[in-house]
Amino acid sequence: MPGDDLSWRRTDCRVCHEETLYPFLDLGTIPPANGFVDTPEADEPAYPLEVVVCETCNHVQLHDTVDGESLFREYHYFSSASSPLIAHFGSYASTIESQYLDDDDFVVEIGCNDGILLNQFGPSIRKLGVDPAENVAETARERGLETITEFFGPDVADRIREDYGQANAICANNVVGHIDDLHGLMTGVDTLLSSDGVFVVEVPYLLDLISNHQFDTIYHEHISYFSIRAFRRLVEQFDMQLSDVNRMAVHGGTIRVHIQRESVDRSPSRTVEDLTSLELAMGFDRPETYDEFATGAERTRTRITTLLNRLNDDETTIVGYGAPAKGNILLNYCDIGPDTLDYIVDTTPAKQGTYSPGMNIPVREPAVFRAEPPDYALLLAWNYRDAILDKEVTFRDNGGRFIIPIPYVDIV
Ligand code: DWN
Ligand code: ZN
Repeated sequence: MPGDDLSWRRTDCRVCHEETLYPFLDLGTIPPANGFVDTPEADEPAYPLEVVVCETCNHVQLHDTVDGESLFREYHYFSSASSPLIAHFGSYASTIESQYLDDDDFVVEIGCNDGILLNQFGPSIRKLGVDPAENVAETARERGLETITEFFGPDVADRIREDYGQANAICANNVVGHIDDLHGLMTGVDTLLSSDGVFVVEVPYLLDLISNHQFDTIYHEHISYFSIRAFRRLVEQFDMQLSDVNRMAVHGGTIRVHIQRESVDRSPSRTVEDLTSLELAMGFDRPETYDEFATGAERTRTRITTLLNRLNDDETTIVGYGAPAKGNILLNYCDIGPDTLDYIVDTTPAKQGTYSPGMNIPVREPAVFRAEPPDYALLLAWNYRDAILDKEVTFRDNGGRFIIPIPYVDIV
């Protein structure tokens, strides 16, 4: 099967290294969620997609690792294509700058994508981006951001420290969950971070994933699904601690964790303890919790396919709205193809004119949606529900309807 040597199965936990992995959901063997292809005849590699929980530290993670070079060196995701994210990262930059930074301080961002965050820090802050995606890093440079086209790790950290000095802040958003070698990451952070510096990380929150049935955010790029308890277990092995944590609505529920050295005289905020207790109260230390989640994914699949089969007759046109990576998981897991969705519309130029991975549904530009409004639009980018429903008010006023797949199947 193509791609065999590009994925391998782990036997130990990526946080505590114990060999106590409990599999609870198998989404099948499918192509990478950002593996958009130029033609439906393209030869698509496919990899097993199974998620496990560690029975020692309860870290939730993928059973298999797919080679990062094949997933991230050429990348179809540009953060700025989702306008709500520009505002999110704007307030992120001003919050971190006012809370932790002085003029002329140095910020490094791991996985800077097109510079959506770093370019919103003030002019007095020295900035450096790190991102392995050659095409996306080029866009960041065109936007004036100094960017290193590398996978962050101990070696890259050594080099940055040598060439630029230590960082007062290191930011990493929607990337720590993408890294197989979490201990290598923390070793690099330990090298690069100044003694009183802060490591700020945003990741989707396991609690929101579980509570809102977000099984479609499980895909090969997302190796880890973080809880506060697992994060604490990871950073304490590097004499660091979670000094604070904020819950955010972005991406269906995100935690922003503030990590500092234990030597920094600052006791963790109450929120860290509160969420730790909440996770235990929700049974994150019990395998049954994850089995129930898996049953929920199957239930959602039945509901979506039953609804689409009922709607999908000759007269009715249905399309996909947004071609997010998560959408391709939903489409492959539910076996929804071009016989159901005429096309998928997306704002990202790099995705337009391609075919979605696996199901090979054509991806088109927004103008098509306006020119030939369908009867129904399956909202694959459900995490931007409010913004998209507002934006497409004319479509709805003219009788168009959105099908919402997550957290509950609904028509609005
Ligand atoms: O972790 C990751 C997150 C941060 O981003 C990556 N592994 C990959 C990616 O995941 P995703 O593709 O599921 O992310 P989004 O941000 O949910 O993608 C939204 C998609 O929808 C983009 O392709 C842009 C598109 N979009 C659109 O067509 N019209 C978005 C909005 C807001 C719109 O109005
Ligand atoms: Zn573990």
